[in-house]
Amino acid sequence: MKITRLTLKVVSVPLPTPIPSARIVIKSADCILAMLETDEGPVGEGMVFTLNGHRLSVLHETLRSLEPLVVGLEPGMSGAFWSRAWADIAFLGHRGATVVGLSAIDMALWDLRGKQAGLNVSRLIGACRDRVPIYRSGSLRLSSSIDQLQKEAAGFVKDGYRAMKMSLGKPSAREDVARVRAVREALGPDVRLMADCNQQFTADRAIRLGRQLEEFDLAWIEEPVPYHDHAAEAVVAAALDTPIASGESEYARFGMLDMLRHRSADILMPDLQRMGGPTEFLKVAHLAEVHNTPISPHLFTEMSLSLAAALPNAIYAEHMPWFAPLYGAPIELDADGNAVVPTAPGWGYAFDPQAVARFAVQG
Ligand code: SMN
Ligand code: MG
Repeated sequence: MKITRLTLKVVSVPLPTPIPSARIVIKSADCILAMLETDEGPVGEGMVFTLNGHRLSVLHETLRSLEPLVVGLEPGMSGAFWSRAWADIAFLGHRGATVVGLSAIDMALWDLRGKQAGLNVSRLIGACRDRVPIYRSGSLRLSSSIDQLQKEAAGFVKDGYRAMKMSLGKPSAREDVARVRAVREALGPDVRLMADCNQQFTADRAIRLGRQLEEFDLAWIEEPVPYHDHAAEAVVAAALDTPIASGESEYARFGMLDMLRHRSADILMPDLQRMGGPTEFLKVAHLAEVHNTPISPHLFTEMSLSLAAALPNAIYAEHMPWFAPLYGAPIELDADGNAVVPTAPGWGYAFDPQAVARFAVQG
């Protein structure tokens, strides 16, 4: 089997309501779907995105520029693509659009290799389980009132979730504490609750707030300070009993190694499009395991489930349902609120052509 072509489809998925976040108001998730076609029929799929369509054309151009490095390759030689692409992007650097572009093609190559072998990616790697704990994210935002927070949280429990993430970062710590208390009250003691600061605090402020939140038994406090300040993250992590989770904004093995060396997070959160695709993601997960550190894959639920199923140190997959409308099937939860790992070959989740047509960006 040989790869004959890289087809790119650009889609814009509007969020049901705009979400004011720490830095921008998020209105849409704009994705480039990368499809690797082969001379024997199977197609490998990958997906990367940006918010509100910003710099989508840069991603598109980056992917196009990497096409010659993958066309003509056997899917089983995916490592050759990765090495060539890593060398090819070195001049502009191993962060940002260059790595995101590489990631999309690497995702599609893993899908293709699974399809060629007739195995889900989890089995291709060697699965250690067929269910993965999952948490609901994308709601419980700063824009919600306390009443809304409690209703949303209760609704997710009704939907079958046993873990969920809320945002922190109101002007006063008092408000943040009141909001966490309200959500904890709505959930009771047994549902896991995470809280994401999206890099908004100084270390001092994060520690003060974190100490007030210890009584609510948060599963983790996420990105308390600007992501690149690993020393400050380490200060926060050392000061609090509640675990600190971070890493979604970092790139590749050097970024994650830096975090592990600094002990800046109790839980690493590698992001598939910032790692350099599944190839580098797996290396980073193993690196974390060597450092006795759990990981929680950031976003990309439809692909992360197959990876997390094969990684003993993956504690939770994230489900932010922005991308769900693009796929032919929804994420499936079991009675305990764990996600069922797909068994179909490749990622086990495929784009729905009708949805792709519906969200397509023209031109
Ligand atoms: C997040 C990251 C990227 C886009 C939207 C939201 C958030 C999370 O930090 O961890 O889910
Ligand atoms: Mg986050």
